[in-house]
Amino acid sequence: MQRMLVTGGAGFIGSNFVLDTLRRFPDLAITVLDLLTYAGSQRNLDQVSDRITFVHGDICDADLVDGLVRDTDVLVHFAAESHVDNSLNDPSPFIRTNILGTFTLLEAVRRHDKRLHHISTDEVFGDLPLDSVEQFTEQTAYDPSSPYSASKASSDMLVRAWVRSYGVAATLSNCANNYGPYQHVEKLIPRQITNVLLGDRPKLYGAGDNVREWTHVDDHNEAVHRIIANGTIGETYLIGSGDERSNKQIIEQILTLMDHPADAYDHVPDRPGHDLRYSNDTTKLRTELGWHPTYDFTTGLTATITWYRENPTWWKPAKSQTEAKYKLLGR
Ligand code: NAD
Ligand code: TDX
Repeated sequence: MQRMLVTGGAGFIGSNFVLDTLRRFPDLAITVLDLLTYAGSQRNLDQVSDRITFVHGDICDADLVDGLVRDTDVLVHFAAESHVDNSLNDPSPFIRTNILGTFTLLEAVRRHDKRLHHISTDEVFGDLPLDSVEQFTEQTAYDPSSPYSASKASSDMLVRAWVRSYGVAATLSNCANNYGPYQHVEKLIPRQITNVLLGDRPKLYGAGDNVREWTHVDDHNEAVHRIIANGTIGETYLIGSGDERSNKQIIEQILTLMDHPADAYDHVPDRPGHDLRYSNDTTKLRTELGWHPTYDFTTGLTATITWYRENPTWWKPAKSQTEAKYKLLGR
């Protein structure tokens, strides 16, 4: 493998992946294809701007995609519309980018016989009861709840079908909630950290009992590297740290770590269709590929708070617009 094409490489997980990949493989020729939507920023790649080729473009642009896929060895597909609340407000870009975009990439990969790794989410499985020890596995039936998760489920289905019908050399991974540097301020953890930094109160949806399995972005990307190197073609791998916390616990912990009273937050109306709990059984990834998470959540969260504290010029431009969107939704 000498050349890698990374879609969505200017977003949260994709940019962390590009930075990490160049640390591991300094001679790899990386091309990033990114539309630079509200969620993407070329500044995320500033430290490596002279070491990558950046293409500002759309994964739905078949001609552009064809040439880029032809000229690569492996395609790692992160690009997506990624925020559930946005998908509830306006599903159309989710259908376009997540479904048509993945279809466009698959057709190019099929034509040029290239290796693909498709990045997806545990949300495709729907949710689990709150008070249970049940977990999602690679065999769990898809049952998405939101337009976002339905569009990601559709994209996964397309990848699986292209493997089966056309012999496309693809692997898939479905990861739990990520956190870390460069995450957009619309998402739970950065929204609350930046609220506190600005003297505003964190916002908890509903009662806040919903549970997420928090995985550091570097642990996610380590798993992606292992799957690209040694994963079995056609297979799906679940990724997750095993660290489950309720949203209420997360907000209280952020407040405490930032030296504020743990109850200094507001309850806001719940998200419609709000998934209760996600939890991934990662036995396959651990036993087949030797992966294990390396981050302790409290240590990772503390480092993430420090990162947002030290990088206000990165997040401030997006903050007021994001909060204006939330205000319209009453959240
Ligand atoms: P993000 O919203 O931060 O970044 C998405 C990137 O894709 C942005 O840079 C954006 O400009 C780009 N993009 C959007 N539409 C595009 C298009 N049509 N053509 C080219 N580029 C386009 O998302 P993220 O949180 O980094 O998520 C990356 C991937 O990981 C997604 O596929 C998401 O479903 C998946 N995922 C995310 C999480 C999480 O917790 N954030 C967890 C599991 C899986
Ligand atoms: O202000 C908030 N208050 C709040 O209580 C926000 C923004 C969220 N929440 C709740 C909703 C969720 O239960 O926190 C939880 C996490 O919310 P998000 O950060 O929006 O993440 P989630 O909806 O769980 O989806 C994320 O994980 C799976 C990513 O955004 C997806 O891209 C990924 O696939």
